[in-house]
Amino acid sequence: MKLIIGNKNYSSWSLRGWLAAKQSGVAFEEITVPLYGDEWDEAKKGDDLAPSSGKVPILWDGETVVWDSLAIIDFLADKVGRDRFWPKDETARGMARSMVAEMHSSYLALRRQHPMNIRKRGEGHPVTDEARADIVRILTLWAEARARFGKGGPFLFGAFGAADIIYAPVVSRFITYAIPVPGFAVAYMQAVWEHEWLQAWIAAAEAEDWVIEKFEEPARA
Ligand SMILES: N[C@@H](CCC(=O)N[C@@H](CS)C(=O)NCC(=O)O)C(=O)O
Repeated sequence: MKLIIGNKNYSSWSLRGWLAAKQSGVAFEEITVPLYGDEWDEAKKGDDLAPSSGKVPILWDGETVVWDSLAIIDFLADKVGRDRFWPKDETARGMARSMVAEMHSSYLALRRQHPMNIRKRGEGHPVTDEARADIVRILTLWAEARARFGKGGPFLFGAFGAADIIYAPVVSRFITYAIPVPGFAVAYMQAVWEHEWLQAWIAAAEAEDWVIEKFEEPARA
């Protein structure tokens, strides 16, 4: 398999696709194309990015191509077995699928006003009412998943899975923008942040020297 991703520091959807590829256990080649520079404009015109109309992540499995992080999770779960990604229990799985879909379709204020920036550290970034509502909703869902289904491990549904993959960039935002969260969330976020795949991604993000100004000073809506 071949996975094309954007900058590790900024590309939250790429992080999801990359974690999904890791979770599948299938070997894959990883190609990073830095977003929004000259190289990006050139890459967007090429065949590799054509199916997604110039968006990352995009996964090639031989002649089969899958783009969009959620489709990549679904495709890989079909390929290697659902249990690697989703809880076995149907009630837990119903909630996990809903949480993943909600992350994929929602929280625009948090996503726009607090773009993923793994190298960033510190308080002082304003949190609007809209972003605050997103944060409260996410923390409520995390609390419920952990309380009802998280007994088997430190992740949302116990073992690391699709829900943790899709919320990993939110964990990053809460840490790097120093968003205050309750104790249960601190413990959950620590488990995600310390996961060996996250640590590898963070180290690679820190080693990148590309800077995208619009993500360094996001619109203060
Ligand atoms: N819904 C897509 C979103 C993909 C996306 O917007 N990726 C961004 C990078 S994080 C991108 O490719 N931006 C480049 C562009 O829009 O030109 C997914 O889940 O993968």
